[in-house]
Amino acid sequence: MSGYTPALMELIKKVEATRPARVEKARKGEHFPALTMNERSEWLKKYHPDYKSEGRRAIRVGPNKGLELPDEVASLLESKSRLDTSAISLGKADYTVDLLVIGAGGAGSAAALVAEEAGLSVLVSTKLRHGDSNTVMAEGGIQGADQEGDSPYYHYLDVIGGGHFSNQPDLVAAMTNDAPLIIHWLESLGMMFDKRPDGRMMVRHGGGTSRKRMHSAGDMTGAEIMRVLRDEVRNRTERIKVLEFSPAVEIIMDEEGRAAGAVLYNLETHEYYVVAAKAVVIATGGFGRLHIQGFPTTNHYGATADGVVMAYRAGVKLNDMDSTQYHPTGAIFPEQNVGLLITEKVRGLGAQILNVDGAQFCFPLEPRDVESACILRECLDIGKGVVTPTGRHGVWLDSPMIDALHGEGTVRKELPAKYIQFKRYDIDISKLPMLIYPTLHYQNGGIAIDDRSRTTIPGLYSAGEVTGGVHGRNRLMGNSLLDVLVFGRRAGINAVEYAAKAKAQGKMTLSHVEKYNKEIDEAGIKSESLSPVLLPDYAPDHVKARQRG
Ligand code: MEZ
Repeated sequence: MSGYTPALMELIKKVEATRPARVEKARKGEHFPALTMNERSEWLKKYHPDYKSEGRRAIRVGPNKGLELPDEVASLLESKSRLDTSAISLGKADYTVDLLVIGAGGAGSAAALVAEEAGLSVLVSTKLRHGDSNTVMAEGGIQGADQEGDSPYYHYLDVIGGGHFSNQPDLVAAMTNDAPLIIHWLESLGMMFDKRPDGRMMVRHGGGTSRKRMHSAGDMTGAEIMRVLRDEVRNRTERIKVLEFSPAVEIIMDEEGRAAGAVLYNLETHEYYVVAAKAVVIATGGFGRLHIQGFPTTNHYGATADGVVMAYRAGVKLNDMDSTQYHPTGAIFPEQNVGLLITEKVRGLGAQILNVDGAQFCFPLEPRDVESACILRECLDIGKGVVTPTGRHGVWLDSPMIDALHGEGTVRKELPAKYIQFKRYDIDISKLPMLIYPTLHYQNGGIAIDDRSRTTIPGLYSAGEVTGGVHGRNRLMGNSLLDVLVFGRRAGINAVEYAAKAKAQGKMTLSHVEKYNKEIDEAGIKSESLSPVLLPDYAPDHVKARQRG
């Protein structure tokens, strides 16, 4: 018995018919040819959602005024604050600390740890639970050039090439140079990396890598990273306090234009808290739950771009905020799995992407934006996709090739989480292929920072997916888990230095929020939405209407 319908099982026969010849070729090292540079840019322009003119508009307020952004992002930034500033008293803070870290994923936890080690008192505020983040959702691996025959130099070139030369070079240099140290740091914290029998690291290719440098922990690399970071933070309760279910809603400044804390909102009691801090780190993650262009997402429930909103209102510019990463392989069947990440490691292990005829139509490890463009082309333009019972389009990801190439049991050993996620619906991915389609995976752009994780506001730092510049307009696999740790640590280290030298704080103020609200009025924008939105709103209109009465 299988979770696939009889009609889909019939189509799978075409995949099975072409598999032996494909496995044979793969064993000989023969690949479907990669696209040329010209073809890549042609495919991207024609098929990638970022290049469509519909669904975008120029933002009318703030430091990036005039810049074309996805409608969803523009609407968010053109909304007034959810905070009634007149109802908040900044006179007496509820918490006073050296460092406030907003966000408790990989970047926030890393920043908190290094700041604590230098003696700072740290408050970490998080919207959901400690670790509920895109870090924990990342599956396939973390890059780091720590193997023989590789170096940060090659890693740097790969990142710049993958980003189509739109990356901020100083950030790329910082990330690739720190990478070996980060891998070592994670091991020292107790992370269980995949290793070879002789104890050396098991490393693989990801899309766009010239060397094998993807370090993994099964297909739960992010969860394993988050496990050790969370343990470590929770073991340092003397100087680190974690407030769960308490998202920040606005940054507080002082009268001299420096970051001075934030207002937190308790999701359970609906109370607001004032935090006074010498320095602030924004590490709130990405925007997947905005569902840009209607795409499903791999992101965690709280990924609603809160940090981007708060920093923008405070006057920080955004980089590449019009650029979105669609992961080529999101699940498209069964319906309950739609949007779920199918890690790139599946292709790294040799699984190929096939159309309705069971034929290959692209090199499986193109950079992600190019791979997604190829799949969209096959489904929407050429009409060679597979249509699911609910009318979604997809193509096959031939996971049984993995056992054929590496021996029976490899799928279950290397991809245990994926195996279970499909087995739940009676699909054994070591025997049957998966149906996939691009899914919104990553916010390529975000808050502008320098290589010390500094924003343009003194005392305000930022790290991880909420920032923009390091990956340019396309991120390679495994560089997000790396980015959060490199820039999370750099934010912590530099906040320590800043806090040590910072002059006494001036009077706290939210006047930048009032000014921003006024700018919205003056631009004639009539939006009823408030931001940050904090949680996605999935209630259908008729339910909302009923709630309004
Ligand atoms: O870096 C990522 O996005 C990642 C590790 C995802 C994956 O395909 O597993």
